[in-house]
Amino acid sequence: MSDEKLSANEGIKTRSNYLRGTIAEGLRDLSTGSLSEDDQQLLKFHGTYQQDDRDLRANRRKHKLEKAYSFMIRIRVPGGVATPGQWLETDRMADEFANGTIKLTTRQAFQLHGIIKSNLKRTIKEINDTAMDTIAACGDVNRNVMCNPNPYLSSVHDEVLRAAQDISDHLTPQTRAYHEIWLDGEKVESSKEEVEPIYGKTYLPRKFKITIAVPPSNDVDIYANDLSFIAIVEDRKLVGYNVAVGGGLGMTHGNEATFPRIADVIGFCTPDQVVDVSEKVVMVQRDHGDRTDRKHARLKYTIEDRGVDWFKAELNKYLGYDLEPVRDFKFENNGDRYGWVEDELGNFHFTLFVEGGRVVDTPGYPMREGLREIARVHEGDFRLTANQNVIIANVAAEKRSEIEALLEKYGMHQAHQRSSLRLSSIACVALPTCGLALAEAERYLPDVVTDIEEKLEELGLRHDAITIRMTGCPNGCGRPFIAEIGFVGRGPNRYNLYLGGGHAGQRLSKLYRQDLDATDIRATLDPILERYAKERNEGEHFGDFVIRAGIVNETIQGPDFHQNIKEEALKN
Ligand code: SRM
Ligand code: SF4
Repeated sequence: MSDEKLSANEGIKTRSNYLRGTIAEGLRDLSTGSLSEDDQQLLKFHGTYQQDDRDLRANRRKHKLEKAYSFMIRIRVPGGVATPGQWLETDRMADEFANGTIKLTTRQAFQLHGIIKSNLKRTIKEINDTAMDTIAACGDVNRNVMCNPNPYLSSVHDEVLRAAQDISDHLTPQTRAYHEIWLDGEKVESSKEEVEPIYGKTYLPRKFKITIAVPPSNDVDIYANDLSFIAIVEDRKLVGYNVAVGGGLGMTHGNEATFPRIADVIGFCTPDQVVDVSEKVVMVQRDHGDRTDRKHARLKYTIEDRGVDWFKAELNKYLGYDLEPVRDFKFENNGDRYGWVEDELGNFHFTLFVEGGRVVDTPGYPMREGLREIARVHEGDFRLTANQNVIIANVAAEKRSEIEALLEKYGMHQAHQRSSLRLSSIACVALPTCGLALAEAERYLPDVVTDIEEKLEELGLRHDAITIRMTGCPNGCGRPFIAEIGFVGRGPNRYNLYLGGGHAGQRLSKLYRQDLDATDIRATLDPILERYAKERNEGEHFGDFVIRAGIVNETIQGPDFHQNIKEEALKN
């Protein structure tokens, strides 16, 4: 493959001297709030994105001002576990450096938005002081490793969480650039060649995502990840993991060569092989992923183009042994269990619904303050969920009443009394910070849900958990293409509606209507919900019903996503 054909980012990585670029110099230049284009790409590997406040764009343009630049920082939280101290520090930094909110992401991480350039280094340094980091939270490397967040509901969870942390550590880039730039670490002598033993000089062709799930809960949505491990438990003992590869959701409207894809379950490995399998899957993708076209660079396309059998054979070669045959498993859902649960050790865990993952104080609902108060007295930990919620975890029996009193004081004890639809909702960030958003999501989905709730009440469906997800563009950050109802932005106040995703996140959805605006949404969904209330079979999930009823065709696998769309869907 000739160099000319490689995508621009490959050149940036090659020239970057292991991710240094000119970030350090750029940070010192305070004549602008931004960094150079190349450094913006490299910054992602360090866990931060340059953004601008899109609400202010027009006005700033009118007044011939530079865009209102600021930075989003993504904090890695492997397996989603944070200590009360880390929560308090994140909360403090949200006020001191960011926009006064904490965003809980769909990959069990924290995000802080709105940090100006002059505060960027200090914020990243202070994050590291709390024993958290941001390296590899973004960029063409392995990202935050996810894991079912509530470890004590099954005796194996502890082991599984450790595996997630081991994988995360093993795949963290080795470059000293991060320490040099943000932590004032000693500079590596220029005569010394650095090595990135797993990634090499140009890292991966594209982002890479890993998760671990313990059935029957698929709350981490394994089918949307490049690599997943499904814990297999026999006689209450972890015997190993099924290995799933090639999931991913991002696509581009109007470009059928891009599509969401469900991961294939290809084999089984033992617990002591899990880190090795992760490393070798990463290496196969490093060596065979497409570095010429970033829209075709994820592992899902490597596998789709060459076939699952090719991938398995190649992986076995890299491993030097064969994965064993897949073992039986069953997922039941991909949602969170709200409120209190008691584990087998007698500890208590409270899952708090956080709409859109935004921890913020609003008039009448000071949730951020409440969580801060809880963090001050809590002796267990916090667990971020992949559904953008938080678990106040490991509350000893004798501490429960104290935590309960605080939940009540701040109105959080009733957060899960909302409709099951709302409790099953996810919205990506979208406007005003996301530079790729075509439409609103986090600021709009709550209203859409309120609207639909009226109908659900009338139909007696208030307690039916139907997954509903909205994203501001088809990159899929809120995983809309595996939801039972998915809205995906096409332009301001215009959404494509997808139906028929699996209730456990195991099936892709299908386009049902294009370019719906706020008023069309109810008119489109109401008749379908009416039919669901009347015609569903006992226990039938909404996503299964719309396929059985012939409302949408089933999507079998990625390339089929744009096929067999019913004619009416394309009429708008
Ligand atoms: Fe994402 C890019 C936010 C989970 C697929 N994602 C972005 C950026 C960084 C926009 C950008 O590149 O400029 C968004 C920042 C918005 C902001 O202002 O904060 C963004 N993604 C998010 C988060 C915060 C959404 C949320 O509301 O929780 C999630 C952070 C996860 C984390 O902690 O690491 C987030 N993104 C996802 C997921 C879901 C998942 O991983 O389970 C996906 C779909 C799965 C997948 O990867 O296929 C996802 N994000 C993308 C893509 C499309 C990738 C692709 O292969 O096509 C982009 C765009 C890109 O990479 O070019 C993107
Ligand atoms: Fe931004 Fe699109 Fe991701 Fe939403 S789905 S956060 S709009 S990139």
